[in-house]
Amino acid sequence: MGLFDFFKKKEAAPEAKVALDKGLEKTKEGFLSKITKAVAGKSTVDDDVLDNLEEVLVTSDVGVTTTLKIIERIEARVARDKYLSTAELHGLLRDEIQLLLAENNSNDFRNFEYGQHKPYVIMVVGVNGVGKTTTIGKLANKLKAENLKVVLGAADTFRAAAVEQIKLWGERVGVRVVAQAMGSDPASVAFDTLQSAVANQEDVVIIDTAGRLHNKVGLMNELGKIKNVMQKVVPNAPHEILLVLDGSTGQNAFEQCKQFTEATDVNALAITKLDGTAKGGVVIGISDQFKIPVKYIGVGEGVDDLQLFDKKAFVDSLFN
Ligand SMILES: Nc1nc2c(ncn2[C@@H]2O[C@H](COP(=O)(O)OP(=O)(O)OP(=O)(O)O)[C@@H](O)[C@H]2O)c(=O)[nH]1
Ligand SMILES: [Mg+2]
Repeated sequence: MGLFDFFKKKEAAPEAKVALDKGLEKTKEGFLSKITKAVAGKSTVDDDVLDNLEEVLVTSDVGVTTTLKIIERIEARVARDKYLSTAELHGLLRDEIQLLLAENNSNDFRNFEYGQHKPYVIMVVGVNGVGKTTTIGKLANKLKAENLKVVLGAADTFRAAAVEQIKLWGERVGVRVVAQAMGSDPASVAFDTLQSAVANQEDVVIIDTAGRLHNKVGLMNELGKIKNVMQKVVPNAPHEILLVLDGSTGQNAFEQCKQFTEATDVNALAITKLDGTAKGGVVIGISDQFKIPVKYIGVGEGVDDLQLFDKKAFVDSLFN
């Protein structure tokens, strides 16, 4: 199977569903208990219930803009069907959120020309500690399982531990890692990685980068430099700039997304650490508000805890 088929495969495996349900447990608990409170003592969906519901969504990190869109839709349904019972609210909410997300950017990642580039180059960016290196390890494992030849570039040369960490992931999942000494030029590491990937006819290159603050101009410029140097080897690289966001930071993740997408050509998002947080609603808001697709979600620290984001499965898991 080629890279293209891998990403086309949409039907989630049963074990992926279990991992998703487990990963979203905290968000789900918080969400459902808040909804229960929001409708307490009410039999029909009235203005009070809608007000409470709005608060539930906002406090679940869905974000104000997306919350208002959802409330408007529910209001329209209530206007049509005057005696909508609170018991029906769950299903209604699930359906409306699903419709909203489906209308927006698609699930099929059609901006990516998988299979048409060899090597396919992914540059991974994001602020400190969001889970970039871990996501790279998990992704390498996923791709390798599909018989793709993967190589990792240790272009986070900022800390010695960073180079060691990615090397460890390489050993763990059995993929090659190109590294230089700590403190060396990240662009030079990226260059080496691409050059050897071309020589070895590898399919996918994943470049790790140092965690940077979105407001540090110097560090953002460094990303530009890495990109330019890579293009000397593979003219249209990177094909994918994957921004990693820590879902447990809630509204902060929105802000980071905004800043990074303004500063670099991010074309894919990964939202991590959904397992440890009740702020999973952030995925709904980000997926609705940014035109860039959420491509992966992280639901744990293990090697198998990275999933292709499936909007429908995600919302189903949250409500079922
Ligand atoms: N629970 C959970 N933890 C995660 C997930 N993804 C990453 N982590 C943890 O988050 C911590 C930071 O992950 P890293 O991959 O080192 O993050 P990074 O973005 O590479 O960090 P820097 O290189 O320092 O910028 C580690 O302890 C990971 O195990 C996830 O989906 N769930
Ligand atoms: Mg890292």
